[in-house]
Amino acid sequence: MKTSKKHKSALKENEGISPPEITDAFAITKIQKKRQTQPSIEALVNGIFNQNITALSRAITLVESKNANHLEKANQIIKACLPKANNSLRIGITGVPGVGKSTFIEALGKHLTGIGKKVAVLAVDPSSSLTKGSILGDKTRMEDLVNDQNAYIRPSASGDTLGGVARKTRETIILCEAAGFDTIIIETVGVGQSETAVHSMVDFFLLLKLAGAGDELQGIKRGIIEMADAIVINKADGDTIKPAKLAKVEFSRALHLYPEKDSKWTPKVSLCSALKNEGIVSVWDMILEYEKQTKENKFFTTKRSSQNQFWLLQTIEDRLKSNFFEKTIVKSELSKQLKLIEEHKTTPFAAAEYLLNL
Ligand SMILES: Nc1nc2c(ncn2[C@@H]2O[C@H](COP(=O)(O)OP(=O)(O)O)[C@@H](O)[C@H]2O)c(=O)[nH]1
Ligand SMILES: [Mg+2]
Repeated sequence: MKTSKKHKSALKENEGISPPEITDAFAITKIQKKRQTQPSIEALVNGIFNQNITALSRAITLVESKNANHLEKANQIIKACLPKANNSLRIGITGVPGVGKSTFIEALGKHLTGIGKKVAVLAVDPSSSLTKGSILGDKTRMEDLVNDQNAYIRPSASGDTLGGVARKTRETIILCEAAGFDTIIIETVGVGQSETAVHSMVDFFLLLKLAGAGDELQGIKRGIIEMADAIVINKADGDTIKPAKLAKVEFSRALHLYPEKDSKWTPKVSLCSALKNEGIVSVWDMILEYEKQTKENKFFTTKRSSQNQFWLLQTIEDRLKSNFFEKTIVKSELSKQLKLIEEHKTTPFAAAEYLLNL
């Protein structure tokens, strides 16, 4: 993007200030901050393209905002970023609390930045509005990664609905990609519907498990196993090595019972110890193998476009729903109809018909 006239004049005005600081539009706007509370859209977009983390964080905050004015700005930023997005590998990580997701992401993230990758870690946390971001609230646990220049960790967006949180995360992915992050890791807990939402925004979906605990105990639903491209049994260290090996055999056998995936990829089971940093590289190699295979058979791009179609429909559905329920007349009539149903004075279908036609 070209430096606008406004920015050029700002550049002139600030000639006395150390030049390296004012080479990108975002930095210029920072200087203008006294006059302008929010950087312009152009400045934010330029900042993102220049891999400026402050600009990226600000843009994400706009995406997460409920303010209509911010939303409009956010949409424009996303639009500008879209051509530079898409060039990444998106990985979803799920598993019950305590399985070791944060520890695993830190180990994998460190390996990736070590080989020259730029890693962004995001979270979809359906409980975040209650617990104020329980997943990446433990950002401090990822101490090494937090301090890594080539990593960006963003605690989960809070929101009233999973749909809202998921939409914000999808848009945040676009912004991170435009800011040059080539590996996006999205963490979620395997409860509620969050894993389905994450599955629909990533290329590779990884389920972290523990050995020796039944599925029910781990709160894992059958559906998640079906979605997984890999099951990684964590904490395969110390006394747990033996049960972990047994679990590997069992899971591999169980996975064979599922029908072939559209990706033609056979889900793999592997062991690791996130804490001891063992087995992490082979998980990464597995992910690369998946990428290679699905790019060759074109599944990779097919999946991304069907995900985009899914999100289009999902957004329409969400909007229609909220438009309907936010109508004042619907709000008042809905409670009346619910009461009538309770008193057997109407049927759910007649009531729905009535409300929909208001
Ligand atoms: N022994 C062992 N402990 C681990 C391993 N990975 C994580 N932990 C421990 O398990 C606990 C939960 O880990 P955490 O990463 O916060 O789990 P999360 O809730 O899934 O994010 C912490 O005390 C970790 O130190 C591992 O590979 N081996
Ligand atoms: Mg965690």
